[in-house]
Amino acid sequence: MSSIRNIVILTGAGVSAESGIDTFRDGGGLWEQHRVEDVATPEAFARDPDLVLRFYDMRREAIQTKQPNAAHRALAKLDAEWEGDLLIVTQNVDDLHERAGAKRVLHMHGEHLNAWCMACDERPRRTGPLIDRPACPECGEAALRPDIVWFGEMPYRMDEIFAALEQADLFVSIGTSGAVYPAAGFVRNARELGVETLELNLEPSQGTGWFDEARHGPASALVPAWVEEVLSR
Ligand code: BV8
Repeated sequence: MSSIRNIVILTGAGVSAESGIDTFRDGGGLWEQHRVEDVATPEAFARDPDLVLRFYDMRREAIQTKQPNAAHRALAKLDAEWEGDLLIVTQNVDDLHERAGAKRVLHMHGEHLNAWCMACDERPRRTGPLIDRPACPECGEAALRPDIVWFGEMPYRMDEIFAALEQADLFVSIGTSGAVYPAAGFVRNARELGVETLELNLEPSQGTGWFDEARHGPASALVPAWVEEVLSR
């Protein structure tokens, strides 16, 4: 770990699980309650917009009642004190990293608290529901959709993510099952670039074999311990 200067951290639903936000694949997870293709694809939105808007209205409301946990706080501490490059690439659409104080955060799958206007392409902040088709605050059109990357849509800011991976000395994956691409492929991209790789997850992920090191347990325990290790080196 001596020569670590630039770090890329990938987070998934597991980092928000202990804040009471459902993960996707764990027992009782989101995908048990709803079929992905019914609620998280552009085709689903075209077919039944009310079903999709209600699904995201429910989740947008829920995250505003949740608080960051020790894992979010530890990553915010690392972000504040780390002199090298650091990028927290999150698959999560909640705002708990930012509410914990992290600044260097990139939401590759979008954010619940933004809407996306299909008429003027603006992304206005939105905490309330979209089911009543509110007018876009920028252009006035009732053309708002959740600012969420659905399956079959290109994730956001991929060029920035790959540029950070190219400069990285360490890639750390936290609370993700490694089931969804292109995020699940980052560990292999990192290895090909000679970057050291570490997995922090409750259980071995689908890509666990690609990591140099894997530690298994709850994020609220693993992440603060790892951050102390990195900051005290
Ligand atoms: C695209 C927003 C193309 C929506 C999401 C290659 C191979 C196979 C398939 C594909 C491929 N490339 C593309 C695909 C298709 C698809 C895909 O990957 N399908 C999968 C299902 C096979 N990918 C796409 O469609 C992507 N787009 O490829 O576009 C393209 C190309 C050019 C031009 C145009 C288009 C887009 C994918 C993004 C979809 N949107 N989210 C929403 O939130 O509603 S994905 C969503 O699911 C999440 O963001 C996240 O990415 C994923 C869920 O995974 P996790 O976050 O890991 O959560 P999960 O529940 O699975 O696991 C939780 C983990 O935490 C577990 O391991 C558990 O053990 C652990 N855990 C639990 N508690 C704790 C814990 N760990 C620590 N502490 C705890 N307390």
